[in-house]
Amino acid sequence: MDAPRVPQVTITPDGGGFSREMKQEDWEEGEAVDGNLCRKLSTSSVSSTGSSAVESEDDLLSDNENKSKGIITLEPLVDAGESKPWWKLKTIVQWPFSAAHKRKLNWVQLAGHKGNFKAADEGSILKKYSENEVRCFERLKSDTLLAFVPAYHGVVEKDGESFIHMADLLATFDLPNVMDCKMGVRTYLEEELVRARERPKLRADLYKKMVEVDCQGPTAQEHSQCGVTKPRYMQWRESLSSSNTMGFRIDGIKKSDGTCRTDFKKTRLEQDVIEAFKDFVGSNVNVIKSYLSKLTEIQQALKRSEFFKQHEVIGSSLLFIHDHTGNAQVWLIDFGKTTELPEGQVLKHDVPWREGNREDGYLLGLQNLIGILEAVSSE
Ligand code: I3P
Repeated sequence: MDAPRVPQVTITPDGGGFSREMKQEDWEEGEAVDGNLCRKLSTSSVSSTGSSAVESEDDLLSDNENKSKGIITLEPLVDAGESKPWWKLKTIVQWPFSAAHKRKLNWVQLAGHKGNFKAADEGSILKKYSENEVRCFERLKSDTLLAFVPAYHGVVEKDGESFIHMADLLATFDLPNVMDCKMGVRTYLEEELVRARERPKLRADLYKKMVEVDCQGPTAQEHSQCGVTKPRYMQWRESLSSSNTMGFRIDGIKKSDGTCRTDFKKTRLEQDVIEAFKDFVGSNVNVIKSYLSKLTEIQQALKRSEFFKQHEVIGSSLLFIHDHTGNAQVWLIDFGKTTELPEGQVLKHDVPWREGNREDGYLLGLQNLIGILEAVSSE
């Protein structure tokens, strides 16, 4: 029996790493979903970013086509003998679905790697396993941040492939509006920088993405090599957007009217960020107030959090979701690159980053986000 299509959306955590190479024949092409953009799944390898010992850049094979930014349909994992799924998974994953729980999900991925997610039973999703992210979820179980992260239901495994089972954050919303803000002044790990310095690896895909946004972006040498290193690309992204200056950047916005924007690479000026927020919240004063109070709660929880003190939080996002009923929530998501510090070392999260201090500027970003919402509310 065909699974009912449940009209929900959710946002991918960004960069929840996984290293299994997805083969071209693993996937079949997608289709238009309710008139919205439905992207073809990646046919090349996906990168792993999820370990404190991040994989070699040689393993980082992702390119533009590996990033999913738009509305897609999320398939359930299927059991052997199932009727042909819309995207056929060659690797059959053993997952205790009951027929009633099989569903397709209209879904929004504003950032991160394609194919990272599968639909699961009602109210939950599966994310590709990342050792680092699981470690974070386990530690967060006893932390003050627990109320602000997606509920974690453990790891599901089959045939050597593992998934993180977690709450679908959109399950309680009706026609949600969703925004992903990537936090921090820095979006790459210090160890990525060290590795790129020791063993520079030029990436043509990142060069291509850079040129697509700004053909003046690459240096003359990078142009002649048609490649840039990953940290160079990440630093360029940070300086072009508001990451470096404001400690966060908007990565994507999906609104309840179906519009979906991920073209924020050059959104750097405060007024441009304010305009994007105004467009996201509309004129709903209650939503703005709810978001402000959530951010303040998160700020307080972060300041009390042992987890936060002891981790370099890189590539993590704040996910804003609201709907027409006035329900508005903010969650911390994406811990694939959130890395524990050596015993005894702690971070302040609100001081500038200098190589070696591992600071991420997360609290600077949060304070600026609060300032932006206050500006929106007073306009
Ligand atoms: C990507 C973005 C991701 C990053 C990815 C970049 O750039 O910065 O955060 O993944 O690296 O390509 P863009 O937003 O411009 O598409 P990680 O955070 O996991 O490193 P990748 O290509 O190596 O996956």
